[in-house]
Amino acid sequence: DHHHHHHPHVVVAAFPHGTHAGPLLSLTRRLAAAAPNATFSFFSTSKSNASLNFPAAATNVTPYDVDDGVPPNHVFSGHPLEPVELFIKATPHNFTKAFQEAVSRNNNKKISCIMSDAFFWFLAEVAADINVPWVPLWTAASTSLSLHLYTDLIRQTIAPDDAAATGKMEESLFMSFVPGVPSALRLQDIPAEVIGGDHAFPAMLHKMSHFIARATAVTVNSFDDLEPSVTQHLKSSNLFPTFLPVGPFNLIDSSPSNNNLLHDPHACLHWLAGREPASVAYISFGTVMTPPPPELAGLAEALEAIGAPFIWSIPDRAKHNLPQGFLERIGSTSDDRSQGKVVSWAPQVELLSHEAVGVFVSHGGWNSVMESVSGGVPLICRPFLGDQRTNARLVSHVWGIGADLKDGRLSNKEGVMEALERVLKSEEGKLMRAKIKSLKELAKKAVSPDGTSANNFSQLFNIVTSPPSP
Ligand code: U2F
Repeated sequence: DHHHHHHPHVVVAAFPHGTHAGPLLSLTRRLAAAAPNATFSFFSTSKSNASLNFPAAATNVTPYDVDDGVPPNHVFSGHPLEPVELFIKATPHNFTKAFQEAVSRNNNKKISCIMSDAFFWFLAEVAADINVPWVPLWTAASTSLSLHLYTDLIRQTIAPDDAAATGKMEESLFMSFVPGVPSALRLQDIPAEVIGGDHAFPAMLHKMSHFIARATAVTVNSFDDLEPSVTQHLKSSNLFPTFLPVGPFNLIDSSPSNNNLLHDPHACLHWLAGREPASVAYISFGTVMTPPPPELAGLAEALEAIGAPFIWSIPDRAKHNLPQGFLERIGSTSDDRSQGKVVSWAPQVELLSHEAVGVFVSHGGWNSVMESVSGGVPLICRPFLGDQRTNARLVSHVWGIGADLKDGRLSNKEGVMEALERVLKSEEGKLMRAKIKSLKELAKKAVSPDGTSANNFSQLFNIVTSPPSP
């Protein structure tokens, strides 16, 4: 019978920049393990695929490379969104071409479902053409998703031209007119792409806000109880049929991020052993951004001034921007008992669940926030782009699990010292730690049997593996 012999072929289209592809692969691996008779074809650029942790060759997840859109001999300007813009211009053709290849390499096994990064609104059309579900994953918070989905409402309400003209845009406008969104969020906390812009990236996100209605279900790496009002709204609204928070991914799968082939190349866990509980600062600004030199200097000086032990993950390309003599003074390279350790890659998930780590200085990337919640470590956020300002405000003003920075920047050494001392040494810091530990318990409950994320995952599994409608 038809049901019994259904062998799904699920194609999964990843966004190859930032930490997007890793979480989508993590979700794919979980679905594939639960559906051994299904075929999963996973699409990203060759560079992105090479950095990901695919299961062994004999399993039912196969990587396929898609064109990255970079013209031959292209010279990059260094702007973080440049490779993103080039990639977007290569879509959807780069994906549809590779989908064909996967179908023919699998004895013409028809596509039965399209999963993708939520950015790829155009796959709603591809899915409709072949009459299969489109199931997007939004790799960030439910709150930032909601802000994007209400782009038109927000643009109409703020009337940016007037606001810019009167210089009033930055002040006092709260986002509480957006359904479900916490009332502490202000205009300056929302992603710049929601406000506008005529590049390919904001245009793609705006399109997403319209095409999301065609999704069969929308998934996120969050959990119901973390963002209760937005979750409730997205579950009951008619923006799209089904909303399925299925995170935190890192509590279910210990290697969900990009570059997880590198584990602990600089022996950070060894260095951490035996340190006082909640005494160490961990620092990372994610995979896309590096703070400008004056901010690196402010943070470095603040760390030296308060003498807190620290592990700082900073890509090799940015190390030369650290202040003169800093590495020598802290004794980073040689000594097990040095004040600090500066490394090009750290086992972040493990560090954040280690009892010695007491604060995470972060850009507020969503994966980092989820990993900090899962580990119970309070944050100090210095957001740069996209959803990071939203996440930073959730951390400091909605969940109360972190300190914000005076001036919002790291260049002010005293401001950084104050934030570090608030988290590491004050009563308020203890309260933050208690609050984030209770969120951690909620996160664990969500992913345990019969928890909300576990139940949402079962629903997702049914949608992704269901036989095609006749
Ligand atoms: C984009 O975010 P990023 O890639 O800049 O940052 P995160 O979402 O925080 O993800 C960083 C991941 O890299 C891992 C870390 C996270 O899983 O554990 N990592 C590590 O293991 N070791 C290191 O030394 C350094 C990092 C974007 F910029 C954000 O705005 C979005 O919120 C995000 C998700 O869509 O993608």
